Amino acid sequence: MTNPETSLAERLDEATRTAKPIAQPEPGFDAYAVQDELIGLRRKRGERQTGVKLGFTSEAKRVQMGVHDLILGRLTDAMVIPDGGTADLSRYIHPRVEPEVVYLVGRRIESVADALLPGAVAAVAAGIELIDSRYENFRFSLESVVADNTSAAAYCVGAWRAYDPAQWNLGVVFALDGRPAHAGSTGAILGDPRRAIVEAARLAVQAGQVIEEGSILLAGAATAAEPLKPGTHVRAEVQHLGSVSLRGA
Ligand code: 0L1
Ligand code: MG
Repeated sequence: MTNPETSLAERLDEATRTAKPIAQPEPGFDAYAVQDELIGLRRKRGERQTGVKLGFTSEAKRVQMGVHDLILGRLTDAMVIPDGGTADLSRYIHPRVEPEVVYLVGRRIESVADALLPGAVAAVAAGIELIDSRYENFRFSLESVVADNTSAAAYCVGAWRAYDPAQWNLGVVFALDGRPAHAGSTGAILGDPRRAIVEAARLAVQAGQVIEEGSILLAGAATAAEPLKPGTHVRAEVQHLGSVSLRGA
């Protein structure tokens, strides 16, 4: 008989491939085990893991969604949108975009202590994450969104810059079609985005994962997410880091 984790992973994988949402599952499954199976299905199709992402990094979003902890998801090479590229919206259910800080991981991280060592972060960039819940109406519990790989769908990374930990509280402008939709600061990410590598390590250890050297880490959203519509040009600009953009098509 199929276990609940396998069956939910298969349904989420099909929802991702067909862009058809599913109902939220009943509780009673191991959320990170489902995520593992989901990533396993992607690996079988030839996808390679490129990094990890944190979700629910702002207190405001945790309160809004009624959840109590951060979540960790996995990124693959099939999710990459080049800077200035297009997101094919027929592939998504209800896509939203949000501006992110992206770190390049400079050493293998197997423990929280590793994340605190010099060189844990090698470089930093501005990024845009495209999130797309595979659940109807973008509604989920903490467990069900973890199972759904934290709504990870696609991401876009700007030019890498040398990492300067002193530059952590940076202004962010998130513009749609050239008009600022949100202005904020990278300090909105965990109160201090430098905590992201440590929090990612903590969650990775809990989930039995290692964060490989050369991985990328989407540290979290600096402002609220916006729905992505066909033709819309999206640009995230982060002080000192430059900008990154994509277009919905
Ligand atoms: O990247 C994020 O912060 C999103 C995490 C999952 C919650 C959502 O889909 O909004
Ligand atoms: Mg995000």
